Amino acid sequence: MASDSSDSADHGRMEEAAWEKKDLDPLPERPVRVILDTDLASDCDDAGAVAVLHALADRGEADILAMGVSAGNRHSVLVLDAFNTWYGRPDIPIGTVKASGVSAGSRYTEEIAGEYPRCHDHWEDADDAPDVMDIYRKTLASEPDIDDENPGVVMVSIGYMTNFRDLLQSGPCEHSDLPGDELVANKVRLWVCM
Ligand SMILES: [Ca+2]
Repeated sequence: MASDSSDSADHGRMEEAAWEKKDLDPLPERPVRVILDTDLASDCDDAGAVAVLHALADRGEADILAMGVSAGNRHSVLVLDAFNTWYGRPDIPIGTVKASGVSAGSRYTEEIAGEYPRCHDHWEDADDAPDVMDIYRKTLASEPDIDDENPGVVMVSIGYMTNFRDLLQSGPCEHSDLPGDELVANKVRLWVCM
């Protein structure tokens, strides 16, 4: 029963957070502060989405805070590195799913990773890249809490739900004492998924 009541309390907290956010304008002021989570591997549409996000950043409509890969593919995060380098933002923090990613084959990731300049050219495969949970928690922890002056972060998922699930279920870490669901409730204004 103890565990049931704890689950129920957690549920209540998330429902309350979701309810509170309904009072907010869903479209925050520009530039929108964005974290992009992608399964850049099997399809090419995510490559287009990354290009669009960089174009929005060029127009001053988006600030790209971090990016993460949800696909279990050895080269996907290297391709993300190559894209960010290509578009002139090689310093965007990026990471990749580590333990439980859905395995995803690709016709293009290994080739692009090997042929195009990358900021992190010492990364030989996904094992060398940071854990996306560390990137997301560090990024969110460094953002101000949502209030009248701080519209919060928009998280965009265009792949598997793995990383967002793991973020919500993550525990306290060196970057924040908050569990993942509370960290998200305090920092994330909107989660967009397709
Ligand atoms: Ca996708």
